[in-house]
Amino acid sequence: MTWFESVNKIKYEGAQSKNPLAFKFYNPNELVNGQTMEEYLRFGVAYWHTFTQDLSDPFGAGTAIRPWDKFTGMDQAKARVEASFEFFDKLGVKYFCFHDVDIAPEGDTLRESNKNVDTIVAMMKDYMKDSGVKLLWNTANNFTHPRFVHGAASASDANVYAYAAAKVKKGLEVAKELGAENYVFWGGREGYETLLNTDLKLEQDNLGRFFHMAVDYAKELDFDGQFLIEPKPKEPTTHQYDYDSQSAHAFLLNYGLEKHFKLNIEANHATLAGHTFEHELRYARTNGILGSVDANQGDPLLGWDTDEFPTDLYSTTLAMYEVIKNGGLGKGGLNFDAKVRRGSFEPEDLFYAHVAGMDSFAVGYKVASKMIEDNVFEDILADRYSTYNEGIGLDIVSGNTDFKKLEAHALDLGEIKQKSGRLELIKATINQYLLQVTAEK
Ligand code: XLS
Ligand code: NI
Ligand code: NI
Repeated sequence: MTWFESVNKIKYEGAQSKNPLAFKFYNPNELVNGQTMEEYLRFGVAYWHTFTQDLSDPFGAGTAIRPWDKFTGMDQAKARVEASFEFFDKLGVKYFCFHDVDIAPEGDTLRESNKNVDTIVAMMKDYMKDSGVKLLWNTANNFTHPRFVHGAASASDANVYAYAAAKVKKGLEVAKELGAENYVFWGGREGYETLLNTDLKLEQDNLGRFFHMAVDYAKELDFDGQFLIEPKPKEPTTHQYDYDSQSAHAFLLNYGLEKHFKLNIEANHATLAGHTFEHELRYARTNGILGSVDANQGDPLLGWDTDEFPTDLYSTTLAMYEVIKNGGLGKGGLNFDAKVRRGSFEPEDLFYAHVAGMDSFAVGYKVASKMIEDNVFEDILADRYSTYNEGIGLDIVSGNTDFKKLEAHALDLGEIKQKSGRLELIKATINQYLLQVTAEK
């Protein structure tokens, strides 16, 4: 039985290949910095976008043609597992991610839902063993069902809070059972629409307590995966509590959680926050909390989370610069939290989309590696900040000065000679590297 009959195993054929179902730049076995691309990039497939959702939008019904949709309920869920592992194998991806509700239908009670999850998890465990595919992370969907209308771990109703906790408890048990490398908390409806009916302090305190209970339960389970918070500024709520990396970091510090969590940075969430992808990655990296990446891209002309497959080479280059500077992603990976456009409804489009994303990150990886090898950005910064290497600058960075000494230095300085920032030259240099690296055979 095969679910993707028209597709064979995707191979690397190089930049000159005209085969749409071949990698042009992602060569899994190619060594970059002493590691294979496959080992380093740790690509993951998002179960929800690829196997569960139907490409509906607020104005129209689903368009996706998915062969497993001839079934319903648990039969459909099982067919999805079969299809997904065929997909991972043909694409050559070693990781995947899911929400509880992506893999199994919900029952009338949580007890029934958990039973459905258990059946699918047992099936997945066998497939994982046979294929070597691993779970990058799982998570609980505490936002789709109407019971979460006012939030989950920041809900106005304590019963909903308990329900959300029970789902995360189960999620951690599943993570342990499948050997997940991480467990993700994206704040779904953790946030609010209006202060007119919201106790912001109570909601945030409850959220802090919720995370502490999760940490405690993971310890009890002996689950050693990395906990990740995925910041997002808005959508679905107007004010999401984990707005961006910097505010999520402040939250962690505020509630004494900083040792237990890192961040899962998503490109499109960065742009929604009014930041670049690389800004979010840089803040997380330089504060020691860059854990994993939801690799997608947004549409700068639209104000919502379009979750497009990443194809912008400039962006993947600057993102991979941060990943390399981070020393890689550790337990994290590059999860394609991305969906094909509503007009790309055929099963083959799922392959074209992932191939495009993997090739784009492979290019970014190679270009960023080369630029780091040549110290491009390092030299720019060293020159730009050189006044901090001696004299008064050295005093400042070594904490050896005060306002009186700074004033004494400044009083008779006269005009300070400024240096150009050379932005256009820098951008042209990046273009040069992009074109050179992609032209290499
Ligand atoms: C939604 C989020 C979601 C998380 C997992 O915007 O990106 O898909 O990655 O809950
Ligand atoms: Ni995401
Ligand atoms: Ni998203």
